[in-house]
Amino acid sequence: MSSYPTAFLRPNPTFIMSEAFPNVPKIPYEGPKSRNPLAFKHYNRDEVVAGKSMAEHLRFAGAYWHVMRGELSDPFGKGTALMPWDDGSNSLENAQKRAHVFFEFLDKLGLDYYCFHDRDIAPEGKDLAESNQLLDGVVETLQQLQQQTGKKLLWGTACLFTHPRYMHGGATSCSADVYAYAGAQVKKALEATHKLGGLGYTFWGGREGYATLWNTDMKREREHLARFFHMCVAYKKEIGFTGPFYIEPKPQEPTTHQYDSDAEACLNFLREFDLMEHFKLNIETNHATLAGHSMRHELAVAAGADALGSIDANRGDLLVGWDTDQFPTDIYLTTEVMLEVLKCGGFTTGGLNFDAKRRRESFEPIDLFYAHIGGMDAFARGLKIAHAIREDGRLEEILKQRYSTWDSAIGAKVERGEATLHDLEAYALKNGEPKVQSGRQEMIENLINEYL
Ligand code: XLS
Ligand code: NI
Ligand code: NI
Repeated sequence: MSSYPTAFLRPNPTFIMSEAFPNVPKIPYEGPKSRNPLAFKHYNRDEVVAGKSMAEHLRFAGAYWHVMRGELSDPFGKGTALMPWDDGSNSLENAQKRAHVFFEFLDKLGLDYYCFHDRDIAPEGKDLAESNQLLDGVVETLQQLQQQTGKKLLWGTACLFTHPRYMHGGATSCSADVYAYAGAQVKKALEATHKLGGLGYTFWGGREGYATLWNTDMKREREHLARFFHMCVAYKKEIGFTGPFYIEPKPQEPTTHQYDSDAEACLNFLREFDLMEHFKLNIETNHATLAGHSMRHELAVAAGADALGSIDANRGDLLVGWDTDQFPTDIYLTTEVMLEVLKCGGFTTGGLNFDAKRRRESFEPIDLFYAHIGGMDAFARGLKIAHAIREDGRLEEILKQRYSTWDSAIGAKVERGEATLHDLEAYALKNGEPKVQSGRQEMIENLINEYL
């Protein structure tokens, strides 16, 4: 039996909305001329761009782990973040209080969605049963807060990487007992996500990989992971959760190699184990760059397989070799991202989740606001620029021209799947030396700069 009486698991009715940020108003839109650091210069939530409001296009989410639990520690120093609302305890009451603070934060920023790990929102108990009970207590608070504010859960996930039991992985652990524990934890996290009306559920395989191949049976571990996902699909059907599952690729860190290393590897895995129809990808900028790809590359790979589900919006520092999770402020990057998003018709269940943290030196609560305002403004500009590029049509025309030999004659025949090598030979003999065109990279780059 848990040591928490049921009454304690109810949200505290006297503590409905906190005032953790008393000096921060609801962030207004003041336009590009504003000099107010606590105002949006570009994100005007109701402004219509390409037939939809900015809020509908961008679907911004706050990440519970960074906003509420990110202490801003680094490998060389302990956390610096000031969290005056947090009593530092592992009590349910403290966890519920944090939830209120988080919703005040979402509300003041105008973030419509949020994402969480089970162990961010609720503490780990003395055993699994108690952990589940603690989670229930916080889920009830979150449910109430969602009802009061209209905020929605973009996705939930289970933390299968912090606790020492998961040192060898969760769904790829060498221990079947740990694997079972991971399964139980995901089962519960799926229930919590479903209960909160979550639009999706994410798997980031933080420790689903290896530190060294000397102690690893990679083939077996990957098969175990696939079985795990199939069990999750079965359970999702059982409870009637209809949202998509997302896999979030990342090449390494904390593992030496993570099995879901990039979008291509994920797609291969999903196809190999017959899971494609149940999964989409959640692409994160800093993971893309760690994998040696651009964000745009990863988005294009996912979109090409009709598997672009959601985005973890951040950026890395190209001079630092780890997941620095910085806020996205680079307009070139947000433009590229929004071009890919618009190209595939916009988000359906997914959105832009700020999986981003302040620098360790930006330790005051107000910095949380500056950070998110900057990210939201950068994406608002990216959206407008991407739309303008598409409206103008010159880039599209260049691409159309570049591939025009595929629209007729031998090209069209190949695309229809009707050509043989005999046909190619006959055509090449008759056609003579092919004419090739310039790639015009510099001209295109100049064209893009016209919009920035
Ligand atoms: C870590 C990941 C993580 C996932 C959720 O690098 O980005 O935060 O998004 O487990
Ligand atoms: Ni992430
Ligand atoms: Ni990350």
